[in-house]
Amino acid sequence: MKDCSFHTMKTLKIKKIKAREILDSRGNPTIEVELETDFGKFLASVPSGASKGKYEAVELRDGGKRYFGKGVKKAVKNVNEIISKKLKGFNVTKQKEIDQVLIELDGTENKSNLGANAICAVSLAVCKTGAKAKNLPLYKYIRSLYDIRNTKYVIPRPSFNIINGGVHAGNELDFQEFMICPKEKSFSENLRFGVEIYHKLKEIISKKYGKLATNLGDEGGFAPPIKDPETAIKLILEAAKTLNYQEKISIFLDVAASQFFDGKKYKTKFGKFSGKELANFYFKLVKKYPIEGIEDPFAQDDFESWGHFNSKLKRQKSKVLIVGDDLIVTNPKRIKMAKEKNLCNAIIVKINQIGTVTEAIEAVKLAKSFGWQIMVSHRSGETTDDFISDFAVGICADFIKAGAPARGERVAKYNRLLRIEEELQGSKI
Ligand code: 2PG
Ligand code: MG
Repeated sequence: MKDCSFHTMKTLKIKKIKAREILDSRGNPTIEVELETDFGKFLASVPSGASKGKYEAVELRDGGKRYFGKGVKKAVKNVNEIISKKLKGFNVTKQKEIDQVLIELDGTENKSNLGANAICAVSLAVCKTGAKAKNLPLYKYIRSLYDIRNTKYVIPRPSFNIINGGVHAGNELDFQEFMICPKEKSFSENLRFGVEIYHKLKEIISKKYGKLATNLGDEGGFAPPIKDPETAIKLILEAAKTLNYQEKISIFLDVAASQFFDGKKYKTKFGKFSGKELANFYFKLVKKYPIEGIEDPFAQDDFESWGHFNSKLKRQKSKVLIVGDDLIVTNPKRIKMAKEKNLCNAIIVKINQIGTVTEAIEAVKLAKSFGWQIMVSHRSGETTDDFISDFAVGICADFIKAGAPARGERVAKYNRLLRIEEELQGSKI
């Protein structure tokens, strides 16, 4: 009999990488990559931020008139003409090696040559395909790939952004995100609390401010016509209380303070603050309300205020998390700097801030080595790609934020977590 195994055996080699321009949830172009191996074709796409950190890797945009300058044809071309040629024939399961090739091929510190959006889409697609080739769910593949020593798979606690402000909404709230973070063990229960509070909040806002006030911001949260952050917190707590869930949730804020810092003062619609004055405002808030964490309480370069706030909370033995996003930009170098200066005790992780899966995991590992907490995050401009859900479970994140529990691109992430939870319960790992 003729042996035809040679013809049918699947190889792990990358056969083709093709990029295209698609749209994100805000209607802006972003990049999608299709990667082909013998195991099939896999799609990955990258999200895009509005309140981007100054030190993030560079998102390549075309400029000019097309899409008001926001086209990504150059990034697409870089994938189709440069990256695809270089990576053809590589073993798709060699994620670290491939990410290193991407970094070297770009050759810049901030990925401005090929574009972090081009590089990130490829890195994500490689990871998804690698998992398939190894016949593992993506979250298990990620864990095995990076030798993350933890025998348990736990779904991180979700933090739902249910009131939007800052550059994500058309209202006058300067603080960008008001999130609720349920504390149950099961993800599906946490999701249900999030959803029920979200709908109750809609009712309360509608009664107080009229129907128009229930219009949504970029991340699916409500954008009522209020200025004062305390009013937003009170609305959320009222919704939770009405349902008798006040004990079951905590609050996270993403202030995104770089957006209203002029180099000296924090200028908000409810007043002007120095760094110390703003810190005092936060001290009052954390005393009064069940706030578990504050993200970007100060601007990305205002180290003095971060340091003052962090050390004062430490002295008070406070458990409040001070979460670096624009401050850290998922960059191991910034994490080291923040550790040396004692600026925070938790970080946001966004793969597209740094560009490759491998670098994001290096950041996670470093932050964890300092005992810091990890919150994996979406971007305000999203696609329906749910990579971050598997990523968050794989790296043992403490939290995941993917916006409100509403709108397709946000619930794609939460729905994937429901599937993972079901799978884990079935296999009792
Ligand atoms: C943030 C993010 C996501 P953006 O600041 O944490 O919520 O916003 O994607 O606009 O940077
Ligand atoms: Mg943020």
